[in-house]
Amino acid sequence: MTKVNQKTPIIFDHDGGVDDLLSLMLLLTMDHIELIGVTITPADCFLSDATVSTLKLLAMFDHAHVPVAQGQIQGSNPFPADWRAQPKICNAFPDMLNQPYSTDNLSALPADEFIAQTLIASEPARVLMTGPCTNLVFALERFPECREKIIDIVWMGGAVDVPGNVAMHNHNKSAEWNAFWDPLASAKLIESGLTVYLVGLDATNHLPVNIDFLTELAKQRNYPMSALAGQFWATTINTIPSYEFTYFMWDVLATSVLANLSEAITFEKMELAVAITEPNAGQTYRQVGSGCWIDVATFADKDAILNYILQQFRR
Ligand code: AGV
Ligand code: CA
Repeated sequence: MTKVNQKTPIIFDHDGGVDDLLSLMLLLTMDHIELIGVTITPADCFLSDATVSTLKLLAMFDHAHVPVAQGQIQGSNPFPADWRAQPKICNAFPDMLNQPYSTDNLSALPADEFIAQTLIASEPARVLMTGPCTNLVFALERFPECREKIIDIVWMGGAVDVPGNVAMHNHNKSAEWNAFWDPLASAKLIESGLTVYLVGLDATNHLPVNIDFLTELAKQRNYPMSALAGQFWATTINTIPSYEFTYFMWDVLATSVLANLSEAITFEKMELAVAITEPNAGQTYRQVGSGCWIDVATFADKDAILNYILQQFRR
């Protein structure tokens, strides 16, 4: 029997960064989706911090029933430790310290197996990823039968026609970090044949975190979500200058794709490939004729997105 007016099931895999946590908050404001699981990739975070942040945010915003699973698989190119430690600040805010949480819904399964089992037991679902795509790629490899349940995938990753943000000794700065962390998984995802909406730096460059936006958010701080989000974003203002000075709303933009803001984000079909070796590992580049067709976000209407976020956080 076809069910009508059903909410779209979503699996959210993130990697615990400040904007990953903001993305989780934004997701929890969306009435047309049903979050059926949250999984963590131990990439731009430390796993224990990201787990606590996730469980506390779910508890704080009435979603304590959502199961959470931890990924244990490491990519071949670790994030700088100072970036991984940055989101510790979020767990140290008084509102987060005061927030009780339970580990009852922390799955004993590793994230890849959890993703596969959750998909298999679910109606067709969308997958949102705001970190490297390792957990999902392992799920597809180990449990291929979960594949048919995936409607599509929205991934914050890649940089096609713009420079990347990896500044490492063995890199020519052509790749985005999530794609670089596990280049092989990135290549497998692009080659998977699944529908992938790639929200990479081409689009996220339009959305730096800026003080004007934070000022608007501050005006609505009587809403608990706005107050907490404003504090989280404040921690990104002094982005670690050894690499770059600007923190972007990378993951938050990818999450906004689920909001169906039809005109606010432009996608273009491109034939892509992913490099897996130095000096450009993780680069997502055009390969006309033999690449894989991917929907790449090329533009984001900053005002429309920011207004949507302000509206959603007024609760
Ligand atoms: O490349 C963007 C990805 C997003 O998923 N992450 C941060 C976002 O969560 C890596 C990253 C790039 N530059 C960074 C990053 C920075 N300056 N600080 C922390 N993480
Ligand atoms: Ca992230």
